Amino acid sequence: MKNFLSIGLLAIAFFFVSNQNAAAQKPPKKATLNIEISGNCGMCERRINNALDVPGVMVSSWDRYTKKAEIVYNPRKISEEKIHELIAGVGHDTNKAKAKTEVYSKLPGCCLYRENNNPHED
Ligand SMILES: [Cu+2]
Repeated sequence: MKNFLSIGLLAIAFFFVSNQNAAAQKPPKKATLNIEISGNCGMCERRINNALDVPGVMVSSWDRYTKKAEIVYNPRKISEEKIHELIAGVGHDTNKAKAKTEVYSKLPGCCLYRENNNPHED
């Protein structure tokens, strides 16, 4: 009987500890990401905003002069990596993800932001 009681207490203690850990590991519902995105013009801005028009991204604003973007998102729905991938996926380099040459080279001329536009260089 004594043994049974201590096992019960142990189980309760374990439940509380693991519950606390789960709460600590849960990411917040809202976070802000400040990143750099290469681009030139209003078309770039629209392209970037369209790419980020996905569930989990609440606000995206990119400044074509400073190249800085502020993105408000829900880390429970979308990861920081995924946000970088989405932007690179439409041809825009970020400080963490590089757009593929074949995607980049299809951008309109006014949007080409890389200094050396050599297709042989990756
Ligand atoms: Cu552009």
